[in-house]
Amino acid sequence: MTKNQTVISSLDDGVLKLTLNRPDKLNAFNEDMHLALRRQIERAHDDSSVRTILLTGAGRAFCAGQDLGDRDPRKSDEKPDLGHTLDTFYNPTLRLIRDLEKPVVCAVNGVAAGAGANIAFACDIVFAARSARFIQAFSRIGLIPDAGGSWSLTRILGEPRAKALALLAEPLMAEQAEDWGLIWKAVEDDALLETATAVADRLALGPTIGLGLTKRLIQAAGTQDLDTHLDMERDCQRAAGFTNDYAEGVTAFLEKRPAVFKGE
Ligand code: LHQ
Repeated sequence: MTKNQTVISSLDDGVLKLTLNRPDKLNAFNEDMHLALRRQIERAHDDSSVRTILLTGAGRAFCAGQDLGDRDPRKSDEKPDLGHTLDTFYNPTLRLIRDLEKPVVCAVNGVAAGAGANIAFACDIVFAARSARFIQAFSRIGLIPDAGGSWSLTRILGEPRAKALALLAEPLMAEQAEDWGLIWKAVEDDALLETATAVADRLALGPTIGLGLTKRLIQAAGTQDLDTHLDMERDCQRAAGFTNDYAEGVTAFLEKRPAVFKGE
């Protein structure tokens, strides 16, 4: 286990567990936490021994979005360029999570506000503690939903719910988020980590290349027509068919034994 201040990381049996670790600030993002998280996702991309990411938060919150103390308007008359902040910090992380061809499981252990909520929604399988709440806090401070929020909320929920969440900034409880299809499951608070870890462990023993191609296809489906998509499915299935894990999967089936996938 590495304790590098703002993100705690540990790698066990193919699961890279990342814990956002600024609990006094409800794990709000400062520059250091941004860079630490990004480094870890890049590591997951480069290191074949990482086969799944599990993302969670330390303490009572998952993440309260941007650290609002970092740019105190009382201390400077200069208006900040938040577009630059997005280009430099949030958008690269969002793209890394979406582009990583390995599953990213998220365990939302408490409140997820602003970019904290939207980073959770960018993950592949999201569990949330029943007591957790999601808040599009941006409109409370005069901002727009970023970290992909205006995109993902609209796609998943449709305009009426996306607009109400974003304009009103009211908390959405985990169970409602599950009912609306924003997350996979709300689970009892004391079962959250165990449940999410079991799923991450299972995915880490899966056919990693095939799982990554599946993620790529499902993400592409929302933005392309059927003809284009069928061609993409063909190409991805061709690539999956060339993996050792496919050969192992079929062999294991024929031999009536569990498959042992190596992510190759
Ligand atoms: C915090 C924060 C926080 C610092 C709690 N910062 N300290 C992108 C581009 C660039 C810039 C702008 O932003 C973005 C993206 C964004 O994410 S914008 C949205 C930023 N986030 C928010 O507006 C949420 C602010 N936080 C809250 O509304 C509440 O803290 C929530 C609803 C998350 C939790 O409420 P409570 O459970 O009542 O906790 P609390 O408010 O008492 O917070 C506990 C402590 O954490 C407190 O510090 P203290 O020293 O008084 O104990 C807060 O100041 C601190 N904290 N969020 N984002």
